[in-house]
Amino acid sequence: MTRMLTIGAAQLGPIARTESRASAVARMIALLEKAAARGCRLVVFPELALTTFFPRWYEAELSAVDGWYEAEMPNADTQPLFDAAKRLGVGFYLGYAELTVEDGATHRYNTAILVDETGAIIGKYRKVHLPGHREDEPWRAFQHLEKRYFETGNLGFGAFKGFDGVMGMALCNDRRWPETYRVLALQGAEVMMLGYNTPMHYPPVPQHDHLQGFHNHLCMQAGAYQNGMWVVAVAKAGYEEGCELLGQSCIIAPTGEIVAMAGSQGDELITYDCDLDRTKEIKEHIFNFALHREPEAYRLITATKGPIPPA
Ligand code: ING
Repeated sequence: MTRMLTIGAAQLGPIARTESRASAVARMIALLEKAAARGCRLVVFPELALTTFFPRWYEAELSAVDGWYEAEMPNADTQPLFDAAKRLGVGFYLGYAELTVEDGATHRYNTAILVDETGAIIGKYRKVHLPGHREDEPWRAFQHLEKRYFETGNLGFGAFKGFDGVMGMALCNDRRWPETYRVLALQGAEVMMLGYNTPMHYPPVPQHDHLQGFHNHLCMQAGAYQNGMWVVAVAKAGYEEGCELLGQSCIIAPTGEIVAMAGSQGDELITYDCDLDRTKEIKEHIFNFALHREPEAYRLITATKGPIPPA
């Protein structure tokens, strides 16, 4: 029995600082319609897909950035996307900035939701690995203030039943950490989907700038193979408000092979007919967790945050 799931990676080009959410949503609906025409049942959009990547600017007061967040989901701006998904019978992953009030306190997260073919939200994820810094660092060509504008995700790495399989979500920097893939795979995840905004210039280590594309695919190909998962990674790409963002959105098979990749820096849909049962080639053999893993030997992974060198 093969469970075929045609997945679309809907890459977005730059979103201008002045661009409306309605404009970004219209661009995403155009990609959703193209995906439906190609037989997709699931479409993955980028991280923070409704607005420009606002953590590149410093604001002293958080109230000055509140306009970049969504207080409800769906809302007036995104309802058309949910409606199109329902009309077309195509589910989607959407990354956005979430502002929520819990027990009277305001919280801000870098969030992604998974919406099924009926337009229902079946999963939510809040970014765990927040890169960058908290305070203004004027020496940088641009800021990367995710640690200022978002709290660490408090939902863990959840897996969700949907699309005839087990789906996992991540966001951008998460894809660089092996723990992300493993915690999802330990819940049986067969697909890990994620959006990213990755500047080509990494101010702390500029000598790695030419390696951004290599490191992007290296992490995800390894994660896909070592956990027997399809990985669908979708960029916000191109020259956005003075910052060159990596494109190369891709779909990676459980073998680690890149089976589809974007060739532009703009709005572009790539698709692949993913056979969810191909995950078994890996999960039941070379990375058969129940047969081969030795958790007793891995205790250090959760026992400490930083390294503990030998005495
Ligand atoms: N962006 C980047 C990412 O992890 C970054 C941050 C860029 C880290 C370049 C290292 C090198 O892809 C987000 N949004 O996490």
